[in-house]
Amino acid sequence: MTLRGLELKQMLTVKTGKGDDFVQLSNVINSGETSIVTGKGTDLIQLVNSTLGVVSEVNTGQRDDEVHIRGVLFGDSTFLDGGDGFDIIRREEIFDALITNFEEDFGDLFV
Ligand SMILES: [Ca+2]
Repeated sequence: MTLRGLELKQMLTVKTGKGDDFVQLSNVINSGETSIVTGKGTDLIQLVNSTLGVVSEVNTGQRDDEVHIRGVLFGDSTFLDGGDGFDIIRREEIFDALITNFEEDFGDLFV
């Protein structure tokens, strides 16, 4: 699922449940909370060129997942949780973020 070019001022919740999921937010501006929970399955989440305000939560749940973050301005509270499994995050520096349960944390940017 791809959300592209959106401007929101409300809670944005993406919940995908079982299965292998792809979630991409690209050029999204949200002044409300953002929550992405992908549950079981091997998931790929990409947050690109976006501004996410207030609280942002990403939880990739069970299995081996990957999170990519590039060009994202986060708000005050950011929680990135890989959950169970062997999880990989590729990101730039994120201030005031709690980043947990990622077995590999790369500073290099993805293609
Ligand atoms: Ca996981």
